[in-house]
Amino acid sequence: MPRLAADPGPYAFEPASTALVMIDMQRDFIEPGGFGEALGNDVSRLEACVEPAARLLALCRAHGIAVIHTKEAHRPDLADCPPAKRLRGAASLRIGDRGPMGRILIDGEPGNDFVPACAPHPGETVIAKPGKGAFYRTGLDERLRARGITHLVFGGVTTEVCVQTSMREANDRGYECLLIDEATASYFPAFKAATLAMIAAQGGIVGWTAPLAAFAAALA
Ligand code: TIU
Repeated sequence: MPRLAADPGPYAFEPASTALVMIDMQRDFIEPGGFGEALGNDVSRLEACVEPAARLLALCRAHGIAVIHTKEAHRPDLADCPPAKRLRGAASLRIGDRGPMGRILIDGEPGNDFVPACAPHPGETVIAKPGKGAFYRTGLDERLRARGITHLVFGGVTTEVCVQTSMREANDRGYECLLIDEATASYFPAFKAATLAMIAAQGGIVGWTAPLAAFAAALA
């Protein structure tokens, strides 16, 4: 069984019962003109994780680890978007408004699609989620259980929002979760560092964290 040096200790997993959950590698968060920038963020902060996330995807594909992509997306009629989510803050463009990449955070719009380097391959599962967590109103838990998945490897954006929320949801459902350091990023570097630390604290209260090289070495 592959085993790697992780924080807070060794993480072992069977590729056949492991899935990669790549969270929200979408233009809406990573490129200018999308949801992330409309919220006032410096989206260039996320660029550093795109290539490592692509390498993590390639590694999992090469070793038969199931690949699941999530995207934060709302229906065009906004029926799945609580007014509290749409109206919060002082965004320059709100969810559903038209921006340079189409309607902000709306399923099917150009800006809501994945960045090319992390685009799903044919046959990979794509989960559209209306919330920050990947388990909220998606059926993801049932799909994972049907495939006998017990271990989840995470990457994606942003670390302390959709990645951490999803990882905590997964942890509460009994999955053994590992977050890959370079494959995730935040608009706030200090929040990424804090998230990695709080996941592994208290003996792995939420799960494990590890560098991409350690995960790759375990599969070699
Ligand atoms: N704003 C922010 O940091 N993130 C989100 O709104 N969604 C995700 O993290 N995908």
